[in-house]
Amino acid sequence: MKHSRFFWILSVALFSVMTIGGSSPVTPAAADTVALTYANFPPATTFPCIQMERWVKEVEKRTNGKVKVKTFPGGTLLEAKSMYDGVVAGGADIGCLATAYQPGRFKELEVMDLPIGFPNAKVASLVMWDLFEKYNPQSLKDVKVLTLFTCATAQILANKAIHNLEELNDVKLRAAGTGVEWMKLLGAAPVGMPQSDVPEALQKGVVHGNVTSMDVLKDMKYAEYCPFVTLSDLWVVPFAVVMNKRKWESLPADVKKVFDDLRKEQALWTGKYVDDHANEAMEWSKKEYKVEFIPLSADERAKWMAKVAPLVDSYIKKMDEAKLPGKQIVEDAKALTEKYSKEYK
Ligand code: DTR
Repeated sequence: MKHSRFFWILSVALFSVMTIGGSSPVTPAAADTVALTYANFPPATTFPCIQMERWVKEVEKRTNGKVKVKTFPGGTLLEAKSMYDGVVAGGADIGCLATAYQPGRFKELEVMDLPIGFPNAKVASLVMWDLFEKYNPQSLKDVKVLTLFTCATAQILANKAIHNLEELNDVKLRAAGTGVEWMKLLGAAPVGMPQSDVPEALQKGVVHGNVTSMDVLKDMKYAEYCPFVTLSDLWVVPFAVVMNKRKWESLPADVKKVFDDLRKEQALWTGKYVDDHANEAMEWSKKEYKVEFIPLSADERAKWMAKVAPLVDSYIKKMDEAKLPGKQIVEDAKALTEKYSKEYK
């Protein structure tokens, strides 16, 4: 009798240590807290990192501090082109990548690289989200997608004035991933590289400009090297924020719900942020560096668009070969663009 009482007391004591002890001052609330890492490739000042910090703040707020996320901007944990594989392998729990930096890899999403007529990042980001939900791309099957968005429309930032196709001919310009194909068709001499490698390439004269959205005139100080901007509204660059699947599956249901509820909201928030910020950066560059902004005439732009139109057909052909519904995806992208353009100017 004495023995069984002793064991009963011992079990209660042990149970208390294991449960209450879990939230004792030694390991405060460890059992309740979810700690995550989030990798990003460009510098902290740029919009992919600004959206990352906003997401982290929202998540911490909406989970009452239960989720803590440590962020790694500037390629300090994973770099641009190793982001997806790095997240799949668990090198970071979450990672932000530009899908267009790896042409041929995220095939279904490459519709976002085409001349569809996206007027801004808000519309493009919402279109991208809806297409993702409808087609559930095979190429993103190994991860949990937390949000998708694009940059604002690309302009030509250069060290010479470009008013037309003749002046663009053979100019060495950096472009992102699939943007290289656009620039070839327009007659330039494009060089593909991630945004994070551009400052050095510009300084060394490897390229004479960068075709990208205008936020980076300010955030990466390109206004210093590129005194001319041709307002050509070319492509948008699509981004995906992805999470390691095992880590996602280990999250409690209430945290999963917070992440899920934020997905489309974050897409629109980021689109709006980068559209507004591109305009701010334009004004800033005029004031601080006297950058000259050159609008393309409607006739000239029509010529440019005619040159890049074949990109759509070659995408559909590539998708047919891969047994994917390219034509339908393009039609949906156009219809969604029209729908969202009415609301988001
Ligand atoms: N235009 C794409 C994407 C992009 C636009 N702004 C930033 C800032 C940081 C990284 C990428 C981007 C590009 O040129 O890479």
